[in-house]
Amino acid sequence: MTRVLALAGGVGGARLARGLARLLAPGELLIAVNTGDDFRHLGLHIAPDLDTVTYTLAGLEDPRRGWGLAGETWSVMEALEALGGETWFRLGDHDLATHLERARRLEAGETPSRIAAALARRFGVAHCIAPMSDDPVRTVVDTAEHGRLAFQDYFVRRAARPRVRGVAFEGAARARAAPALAEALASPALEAIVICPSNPPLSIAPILSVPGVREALGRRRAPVAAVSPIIAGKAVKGPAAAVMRGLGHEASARGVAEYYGDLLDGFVIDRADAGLRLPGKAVVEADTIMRDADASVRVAETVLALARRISGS
Ligand code: FO1
Repeated sequence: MTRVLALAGGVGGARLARGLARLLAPGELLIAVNTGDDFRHLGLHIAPDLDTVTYTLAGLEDPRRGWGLAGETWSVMEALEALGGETWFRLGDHDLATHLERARRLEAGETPSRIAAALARRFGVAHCIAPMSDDPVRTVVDTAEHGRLAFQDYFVRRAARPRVRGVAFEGAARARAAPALAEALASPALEAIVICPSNPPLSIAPILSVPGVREALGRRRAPVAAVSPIIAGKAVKGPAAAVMRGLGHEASARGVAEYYGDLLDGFVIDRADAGLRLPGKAVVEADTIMRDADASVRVAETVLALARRISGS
């Protein structure tokens, strides 16, 4: 029975999930992952956030990039470049095996949930990693310079440089929460919901856009605790600060808490933001940069302790 549900996307999400997985038994934790960044590329279905979480929990991620595999080689990309193919989205040789295997399983009719579970098992990950939905939801970014862009076109091809003035999640209205997520949200055993330090509008909002998810959080019995992805006005990684500003939110820990609003019971902020007071919410200060697995465990301990304190157990 899931005791802790973590909502995760991108590198920050994967790093906190790694800490939670060290503290909780496989059956106790569900990591529900953003799939709004998924896209079709070179004839394959790429699920970057699911793979980032899987590789990080397996201890196989490239620590510098945060995505892809450590010790990766790039022969296919080099050969593709020589052919004049598309190489703006870098798929390493070993990472490509993941995408080929996902393609084979999709072709055979397996659901994204089953494939995520099977791949995690193959990578030696015992914890449950599930997509937010088995239905397609695609993040589209509305930019000042180029209008609407598919997520990876904005994020990787244009290096997240265009100014973001809107975000939409195509397909969300028709999507259903993946079975594991729906079950966790309804579970009486659920003790905490953790919003990982992922980009709020780009990585967490797609999960909340799946019908029923935000509503279930609104009716929650278990506390929702988040870790801020913004420290002293700057994103730990990626464009979270610029995107928050572009959408009219303050690019700060306070801005993140306000963005989640009533969904949030507790908030872990970095010591660099010490002194932040949020009416009606429990705030804890900690060192929140997760450079290695030990740091991930410390942040995970902090957020779980905060959730326990909120529920008074
Ligand atoms: N991010 C990049 O900045 N450049 C890339 O070429 C790139 C390739 C890539 C391949 C597989 C994968 O799983 C992730 C990859 N990412 C790359 C990361 C990814 O685009 C983003 O981190 C997420 O979509 C945002 O959370």
